[in-house]
Amino acid sequence: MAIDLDDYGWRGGEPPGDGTLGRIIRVDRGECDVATAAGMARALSDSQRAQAEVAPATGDWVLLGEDPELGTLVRQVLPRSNTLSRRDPSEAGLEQVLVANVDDVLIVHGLDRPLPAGRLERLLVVAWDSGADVAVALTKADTRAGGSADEVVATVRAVAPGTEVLLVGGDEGIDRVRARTGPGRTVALLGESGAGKSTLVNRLLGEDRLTTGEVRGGDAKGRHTTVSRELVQLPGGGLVIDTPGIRAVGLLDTEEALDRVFGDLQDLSAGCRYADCAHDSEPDCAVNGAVAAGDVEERRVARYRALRDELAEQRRRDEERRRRGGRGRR
Ligand SMILES: Nc1nc2c(ncn2[C@@H]2O[C@H](COP(=O)(O)OP(=O)(O)OP(=O)(O)O)[C@@H](O)[C@H]2O)c(=O)[nH]1
Ligand SMILES: [Mg+2]
Ligand SMILES: [Zn+2]
Repeated sequence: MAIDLDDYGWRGGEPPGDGTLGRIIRVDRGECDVATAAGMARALSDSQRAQAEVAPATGDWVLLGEDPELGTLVRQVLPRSNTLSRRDPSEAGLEQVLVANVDDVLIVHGLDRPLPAGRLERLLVVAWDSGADVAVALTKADTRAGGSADEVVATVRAVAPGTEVLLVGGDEGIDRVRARTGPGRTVALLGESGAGKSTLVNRLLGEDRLTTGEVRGGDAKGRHTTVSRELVQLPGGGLVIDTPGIRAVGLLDTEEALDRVFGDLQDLSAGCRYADCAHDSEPDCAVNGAVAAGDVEERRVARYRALRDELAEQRRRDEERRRRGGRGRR
């Protein structure tokens, strides 16, 4: 079945170079599904050549080629407009590209569980670092037992002022999510297992196409129902990428994104007596001054310090690894 690649978000005009242009819909077991003008293709993604360059990720634009022995393979990953990346949980120091070429990142959180501010901050660092638009979707607004969503909404407003918050419960609120989608626009979902990401996609689709899972009783944890990142085309022409729940939000050394989450504290730091002030017990610390004046929440400063220290510690270990001859960030 012929496919119009503009519907998949292609904005590049004439495809560059040799090969068949396509967009990666899903990557699994060294192969990937690719939307091409001629229809869906299955291609080898981890050929020696591809691996030496960039590992293809869902959302990537690629050029496919034919190999006499291996069959269809990804010959080239085209330059990405951006990526949604975290620190690879299995290989320290490396960047793991979750998805490529996204216009919008939707952080999804289920109101059946608490939202620790620190967790939201980490998700925001990852999301903002992509350079895409970012919003927060709070699902299960219909089931919240005992109490309202106010507390969680307040957390989001405090941690990410100005960020759109979408309340979703059942079919309620889905229109505002749909409003963030649009023809050729790619929206990636990010959040822990059981948050309701796949359910959200199904609602947008108007059918139960993706598998969704029960949440375990007791701890309200999901079961990692979704196992691969998958790009889905919506009836209205929009594109959404469903992702498996992420447990560890490992951060890359993303100073800029940290700036954005804790920008006010970084600004305040300029007024500290010491340029390398840790905002701990140093004299004339502007950050602690603001805490004492009641302008800044003390716990927030603690989270800021912890994240900053974590990144510094990571940087130190990566440096050490590089010196020993290991690989650094790709
Ligand atoms: N009542 C209610 N239940 C919801 C809502 N959204 C999701 N759920 C339920 O929450 C459970 C988990 O939903 P999923 O969509 O599988 O969650 P997920 O984020 O895709 O989880 P992973 O694939 O494991 O990452 C399912 O039982 C859904 O029916 C909602 O708005 N209201
Ligand atoms: Mg899922
Ligand atoms: Zn200070």
